Amino acid sequence: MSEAAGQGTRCGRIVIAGRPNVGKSTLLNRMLGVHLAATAPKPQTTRHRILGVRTEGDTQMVFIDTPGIHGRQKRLLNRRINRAAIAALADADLVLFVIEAGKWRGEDEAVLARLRDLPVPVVLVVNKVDRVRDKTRLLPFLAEVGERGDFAEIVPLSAFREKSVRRLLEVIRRHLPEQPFLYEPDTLTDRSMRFLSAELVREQLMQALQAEVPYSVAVEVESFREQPHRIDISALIYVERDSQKKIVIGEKGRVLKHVGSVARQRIAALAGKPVHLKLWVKVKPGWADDPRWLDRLDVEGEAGP
Ligand SMILES: Nc1nc2c(ncn2[C@@H]2O[C@H](COP(=O)(O)OP(=O)(O)OP(=O)(O)O)[C@@H](O)[C@H]2O)c(=O)[nH]1
Ligand SMILES: [Mg+2]
Repeated sequence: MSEAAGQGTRCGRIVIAGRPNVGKSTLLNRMLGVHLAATAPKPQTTRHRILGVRTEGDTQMVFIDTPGIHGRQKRLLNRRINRAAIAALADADLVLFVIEAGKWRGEDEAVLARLRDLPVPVVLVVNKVDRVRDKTRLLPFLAEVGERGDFAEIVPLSAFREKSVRRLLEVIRRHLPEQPFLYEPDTLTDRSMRFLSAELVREQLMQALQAEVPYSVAVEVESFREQPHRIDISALIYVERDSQKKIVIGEKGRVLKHVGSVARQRIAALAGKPVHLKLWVKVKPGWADDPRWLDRLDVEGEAGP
């Protein structure tokens, strides 16, 4: 598979792990320079592992964005999400353990417990430093969290600042093994445009909806037709209750229209051509606890890859 098997190439799988909402997917997108993974200001946005590849010169970084690891939860969906994230750690050559500046919670501690026995370096990424108003608090915080584990390096940053993301990329490069590339240099991801389209629709739903509604939503692309100059996509949005269907559609269809319009632009930017997007809302009670539905929606099970 690898073209650049020449000596001196560096390559490795970098698993991005951490509790929900710390900015893992944002960081992935910033490191790739492409909006690939769904992000939202709510925990448990990511439900699937996503691989993103960055190849530059003699270095190939194979990032694996994982769902936020969270405490015990009832729904099968959430339990599967956790399993997928934890399973991904086994493949890592390097782990980016992402936390939020100024915050150390029980859930961070639980993630750290999963990392302790890994035989690979762990870089502690302290994200969202832009949110810390009193900067004098940052140094003591870094010293304190640095004591909690055996980290190869500690990198404070803001995922929104290009300069600090570049600094992180340099740190990552230093810790990558010398080995041939795992993917062709022009590879961006292992996911299909069909899958990414469903995710970008779900991203807009996560951003537009409140309270429990985003967690009752699933998106399935029903048809995906790539034409020479356009892509036609029809997607189904599943909710668990009739009342949620009304909320997703919104008054005079406003919510659905907005979601469709932003998602369409995001998909078009990623695909590099215009997109026609049709959205339908359906009620499917109990989908988040139905193993067959989760399989169908590609939420990994126990035997997931
Ligand atoms: N202020 C600030 N916000 C950030 C930064 N990085 C990410 N965010 C925001 O944090 C929120 C969560 O980001 P995500 O990337 O979805 O977080 P995640 O860790 O992937 O979350 P899960 O997929 O739910 O585990 C979003 O609203 C981001 O815009 C940062 O450096 N500074
Ligand atoms: Mg995420």
